[in-house]
Amino acid sequence: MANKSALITGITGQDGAYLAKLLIDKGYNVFGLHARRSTNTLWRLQHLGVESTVQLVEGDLMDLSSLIRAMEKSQACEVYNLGAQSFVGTSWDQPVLTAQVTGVGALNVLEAVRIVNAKARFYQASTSEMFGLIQEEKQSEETPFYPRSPYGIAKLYAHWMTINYRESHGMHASSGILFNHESPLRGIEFVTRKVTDAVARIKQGKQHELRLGNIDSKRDWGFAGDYVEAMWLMLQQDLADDFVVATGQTTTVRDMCRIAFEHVGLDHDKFVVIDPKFYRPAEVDVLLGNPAKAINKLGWRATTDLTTLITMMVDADMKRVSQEV
Ligand code: NAP
Ligand code: G4F
Repeated sequence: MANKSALITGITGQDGAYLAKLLIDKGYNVFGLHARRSTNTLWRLQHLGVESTVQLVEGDLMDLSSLIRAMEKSQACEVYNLGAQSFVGTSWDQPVLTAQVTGVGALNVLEAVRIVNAKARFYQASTSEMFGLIQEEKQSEETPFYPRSPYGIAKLYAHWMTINYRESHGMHASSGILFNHESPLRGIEFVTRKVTDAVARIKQGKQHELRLGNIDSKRDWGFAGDYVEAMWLMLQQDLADDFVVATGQTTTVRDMCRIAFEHVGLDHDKFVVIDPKFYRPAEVDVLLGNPAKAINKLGWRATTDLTTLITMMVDADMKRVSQEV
């Protein structure tokens, strides 16, 4: 039997790279939507050694015709929509772009799937940001949403569109409501990577302080390598559904910093400077997921605790910074 084909939007991002590697290891032909950029965006795929195995297709989430072409070219039976303007902070500066890419972009992918092969299975990268001002202490698939950022609102639109395509077109369309997940391949703008990169620079004498915003907020942080496994499992189910994917533990940004600095023998209190520039117009104070449904129905479980994750990221940044010329 011929190998299955999968199409990933956002293949150059953190999750796209880990998912591409996972699917290649499972024997899939992996196609990735690749938006043309003037800079090298392939470094994560290179890092995981899959850059020459994935087949890149030019396209953009805002261009439906390019998505239809990508569906035709890939003959994908599984489509993972991971592409997005995914940085919450930027979504206040570029709310319209965020709505178009992160919200309507998902609708464009659903339309391309419906038009070219409505039997293909679809995964939407939904997010715990949709819970925003939390309505329950532990957030599950039943918790009402209350998004607090233009990003969260765009994602909520995409989330409901996914449900709508499942209910009105009978498509196998699932959403993973993923809580924060990180790795050495995390973008430098997100707080964990900003911290682990700074720790490495401070330890090696290349930086003297770390400027952060609200360090009292709490997040349920897991390892991206675990979370892409959950995405794949969702598309292997007989019925499409929505699943919370989380560790079930929450930690302040402050404690995450402490773990990172302590790993190289430094005291975070001596280096962290609070800078109002990094405060957000509306904050999500705390996120804590209840992954019981994913555990029971998918057999999925987070394998990496926060200390293991952060020390892995600090070690990777120590190496990266030491190799800089
Ligand atoms: P990421 O590293 O920011 O990657 C985003 C990807 O989207 C990149 O490949 C980017 O391409 C692509 N993209 C941006 N604009 C595009 C456009 N107009 N057309 C096509 N592609 C475009 O994000 P991530 O952390 O891997 O997250 C993957 C997905 O999960 C995102 O949808 C994110 O919102 C969602 N999510 C993430 C988390 C998390 O904690 N990581 C949690 C919940 C949900 P370039 O490289 O060319 O810019
Ligand atoms: O790392 P962050 O930017 O992640 P945030 O906003 O939780 O969003 C991430 O997770 C979502 C899932 O819940 C994804 F949907 C989304 O795409 C993204 O991957 O910020 C985490 C916390 C926030 O409370 C922020 O205010 O850290 C706080 N923080 C404090 N100082 C900072 C900083 N965040 C950043 N990025 N930079 C700072 O200097």
